[in-house]
Amino acid sequence: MPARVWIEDLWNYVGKEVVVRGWIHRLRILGGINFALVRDRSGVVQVVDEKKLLSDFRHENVVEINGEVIEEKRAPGGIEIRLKGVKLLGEVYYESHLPVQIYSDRSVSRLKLETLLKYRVLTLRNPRQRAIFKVLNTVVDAFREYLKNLKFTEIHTSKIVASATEGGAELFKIDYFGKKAFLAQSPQFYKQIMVGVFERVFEVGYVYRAEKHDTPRHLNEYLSLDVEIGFISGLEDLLELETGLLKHIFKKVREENEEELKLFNAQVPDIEEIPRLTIKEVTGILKREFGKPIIGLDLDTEGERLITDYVRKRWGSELVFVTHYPLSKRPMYTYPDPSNSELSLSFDLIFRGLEITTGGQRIHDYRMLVEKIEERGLNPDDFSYYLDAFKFGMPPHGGFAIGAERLVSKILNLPNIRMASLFPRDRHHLCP
Ligand code: AMO
Repeated sequence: MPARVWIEDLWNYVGKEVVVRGWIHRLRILGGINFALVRDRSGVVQVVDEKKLLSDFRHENVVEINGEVIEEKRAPGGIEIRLKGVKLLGEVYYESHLPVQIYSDRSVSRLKLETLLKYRVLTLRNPRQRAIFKVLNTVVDAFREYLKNLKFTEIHTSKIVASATEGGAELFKIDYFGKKAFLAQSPQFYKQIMVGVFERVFEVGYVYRAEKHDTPRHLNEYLSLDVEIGFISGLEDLLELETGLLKHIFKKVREENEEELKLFNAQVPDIEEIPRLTIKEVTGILKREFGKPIIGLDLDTEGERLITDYVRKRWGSELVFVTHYPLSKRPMYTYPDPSNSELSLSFDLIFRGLEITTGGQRIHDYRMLVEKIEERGLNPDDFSYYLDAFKFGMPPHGGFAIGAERLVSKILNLPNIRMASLFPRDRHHLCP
């Protein structure tokens, strides 16, 4: 018996007999012949069953089939297998029908989000839904690859922490052997501490936000792609680093996910430079061009959308860096702008109307950091382990974090961030 062949490789076996393993994706009886679609990790193939060997099989039965590969223009993908034999590898246990017709991209894409998530274990098997996570996989691989080439070290830091890092964002409290602890909202302090060790570090890890948001852009657990780099000369180094990184990620997605992008009719930006505007310039543009009233130097959801439209028309870019936010709106570790102490050396990156990154230069001087913590009415003793790293010498440094689900949902134009999370955690979903 020949070895198992992946469905994506069947073109190399035309005229030959092969063994394929997978799931019965669809089964139909047409003109006295069974037509099946079989799905494996790599694709879906039509199987023609003239001997009616599949008559008693059901959708999602796991099977091993063997048969001859034939070129057939009318078959999906231009190829089919003439069935010679079948072995059942996995039984199914459900009433008359699957709860969702996962073989049909159309019917799955029309499902309400609630249904898509309720039957997640099944809907993820739909090739179009599965494609989202292939793109996420490429994004994370490309993130790692680019940074490793620049001599970054990947780190893994604890998600059980003693204090907040991001000020405003809410924390999940946990009982840690009778002590109060929290789920980390960011690896912020640890990635900075690790700059004192490796100079250049990154982390791919879940972080937790207890915000009660119920929006298409917020999760309570999301995958944070964190970067931190020492010996920078200013904010520009960070903007350049993220530009190069995204350029690489987009290139990899274009190269490796052609099929997946087609399923979503998605175009990945081909970036050279990303326009840079200060938040002051942005609010000025919003007032002048769109008559939007300015309430502090900040951007709301509508502002992010409007500035994206403006930048797209003006510079043909779908991304824009917004820099120099007011110091008071940023966490205590943010470096003040030397030319205006009200502002900070910080930035956000907006992609297709959504903030996908926050970052900035950090305070690296121990005394200055203690001062800033106190200015905010916080107690430096609560941050002692973090502050210790600064007592022992830290270089000028900075970094940023990309929300992975936000990036993927914008690449594929998904209407809701939950679609880019396998088993999303939000106020209403703890299961599956
Ligand atoms: P911030 O809190 O802005 O910054 O988060 C960084 C990026 O994470 C994503 N993000 C989210 N994604 C989904 N659901 C959420 N609730 C959510 N909150 C944030 C966004 C955002 O841009 N320590 C800093 C980063 C740094 O300066 O290095 C931080 O966590 O894409």
